[in-house]
Amino acid sequence: MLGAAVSGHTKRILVATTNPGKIAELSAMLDEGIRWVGLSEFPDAGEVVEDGRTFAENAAKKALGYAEATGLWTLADDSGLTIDALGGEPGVHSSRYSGQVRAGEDRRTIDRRNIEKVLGLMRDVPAEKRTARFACRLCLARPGRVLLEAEGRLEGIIATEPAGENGFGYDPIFFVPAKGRTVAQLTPEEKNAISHRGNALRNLRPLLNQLIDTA
Ligand code: ITT
Repeated sequence: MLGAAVSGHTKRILVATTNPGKIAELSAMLDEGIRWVGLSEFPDAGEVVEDGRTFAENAAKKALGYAEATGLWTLADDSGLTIDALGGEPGVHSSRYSGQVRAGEDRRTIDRRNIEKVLGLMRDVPAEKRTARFACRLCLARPGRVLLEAEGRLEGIIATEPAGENGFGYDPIFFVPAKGRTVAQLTPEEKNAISHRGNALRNLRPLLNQLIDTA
């Protein structure tokens, strides 16, 4: 359980992501005792441009940008898929790997296009060279200052075709050998227990407890 009170008030922390898949996963793993609020409560917060070269740069940029815009402590997630056979791509371009979002396009359609692009590029890559990992960088900031950072990873193999309906993004083509299934074939609980995002949150949690206890 995370610490509950700061100076007699429940701490409010903004979870700054527009990705519904991330919101679902983070909110399932975030403990009570902190009042977590979403960007939907701040329609005028604007959008932080993600032009960093690393997950770390982008997570800090998002956390600092939205903290500045709202005045709140802000938790941001920058994450993505790194594929060895593609020289580390899509990496920080994971979200829009197949090009700019078209008018009226929903997240699932974008995810499907991204998956098609990866499978096309990987068509001739043999099984032993299909290694990849998901990475997640979390950053907690207050206006003008980064407070905490943490990282998590999940190693896997790019499948030759999509399987499973759960999760989001590249989950249907990310095969986890230890589970014998793709991430999209895992239950939400099974995914959170091993995922890059789950691991990053588990790394952040003790630091956050400590920070709140001493605030
Ligand atoms: P925010 O910036 O608003 O948080 P975003 O989706 O643009 O949303 P990122 O820039 O961090 O976020 O891009 C992350 C992309 O990486 C995401 O859109 C997926 O394509 C992929 N990704 C990240 N975590 C994933 C996961 O758990 N499963 C599958 N794909 C994931």
